[in-house]
Amino acid sequence: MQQFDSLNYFTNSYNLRIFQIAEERKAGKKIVGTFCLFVPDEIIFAAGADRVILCGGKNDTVSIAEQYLPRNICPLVKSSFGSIVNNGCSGVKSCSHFGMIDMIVAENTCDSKKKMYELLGDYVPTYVIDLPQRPDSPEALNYFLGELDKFKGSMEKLTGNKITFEQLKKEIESLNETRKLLHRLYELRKMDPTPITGVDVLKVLQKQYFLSADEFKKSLHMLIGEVKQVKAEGDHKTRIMVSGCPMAGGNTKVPEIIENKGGVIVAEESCTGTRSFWDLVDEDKDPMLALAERYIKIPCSCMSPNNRRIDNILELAREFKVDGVVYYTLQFCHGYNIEKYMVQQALKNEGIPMLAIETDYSDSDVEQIGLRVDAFMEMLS
Ligand code: BJ8
Repeated sequence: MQQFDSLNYFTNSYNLRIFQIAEERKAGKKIVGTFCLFVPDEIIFAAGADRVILCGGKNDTVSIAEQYLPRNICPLVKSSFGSIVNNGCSGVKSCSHFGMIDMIVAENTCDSKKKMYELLGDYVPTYVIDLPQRPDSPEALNYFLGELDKFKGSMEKLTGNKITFEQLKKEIESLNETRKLLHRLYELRKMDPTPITGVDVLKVLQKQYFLSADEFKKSLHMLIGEVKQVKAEGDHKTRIMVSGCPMAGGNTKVPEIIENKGGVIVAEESCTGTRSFWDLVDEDKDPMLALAERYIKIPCSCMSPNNRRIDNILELAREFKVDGVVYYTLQFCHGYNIEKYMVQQALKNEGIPMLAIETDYSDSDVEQIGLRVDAFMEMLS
């Protein structure tokens, strides 16, 4: 598959971004750390702050976290917590942003995250947005709107800047542009054979909440320009959609196995995939209401019921003409693990085969997963 020069920017952007954050802090700008899609960047940026994602995807800090937390919780939580208490990843000089945060903005989603946030307050000031988890109940939207209003106030207090109507509108438009660019990139993935690997797209998506919004957009423009040049030539490759838990920066284990075994990932129903950009914010409504409406609809497994997610999976499977779905769960992520049953039933009704993989951040099961993926590919071919 073709190599794209613009991907080098995403891969090599770490030091530049760290330098940028350090300069911003020197100039008095506040840096907010987030863990989840439910925190609207628009409000952070409208207050004049910057944000950086703190989700850990590396195994290095899991053992550090296990000195404080139970072992039987998901690796994403352990890796993130370990990186924060350790001020970065041990032995890996690529996580210094964990120590450059003025405030964590968290959200009540799964139990592991909720409880981790209670502990993180001892290390970094932590603000928690209370997320209603029955998204279709009539009261939920109003409650969430109230929560976002309070959050807006907390950002104003942190930065000393008033968030204006105009500023919010501007940030909504700007982040909608990013979402539209991601739609364009995903549109190109519908080609057969698809022009770009799933591993490459994942590495881009992992930088979405790490890079500044402008840098991300600029690099995405360049990438789309390159991908557009690729002609649909060559043999059909088995088209896979990955669905399930997010894959935070540093975690590309399962997509690499899938693509090394001859498949190609054409879509991801994930927070490091379509969940992050599929829906736009309505630019014609009151900005705070539009934000509340858009964000409360994110189909995370913490929501109940979460039929919206099943509908999205089926829609994506059809649109991207997938041959099969790999359902990916991190160990001890009960929400996504339990939803697996409903997803499997829905896919079965559509005649789409599914392989379920539950794993952690270690390499101990790479061979075993490889064998299962091999068998799945053979069945699909
Ligand atoms: S919107 S998926 S980013 S909460 S994998 S920590 S769910 S036990 S990351 Fe998430 Fe927001 Fe939802 Fe997305 Fe818990 Fe599961 Fe661990 Fe998870």
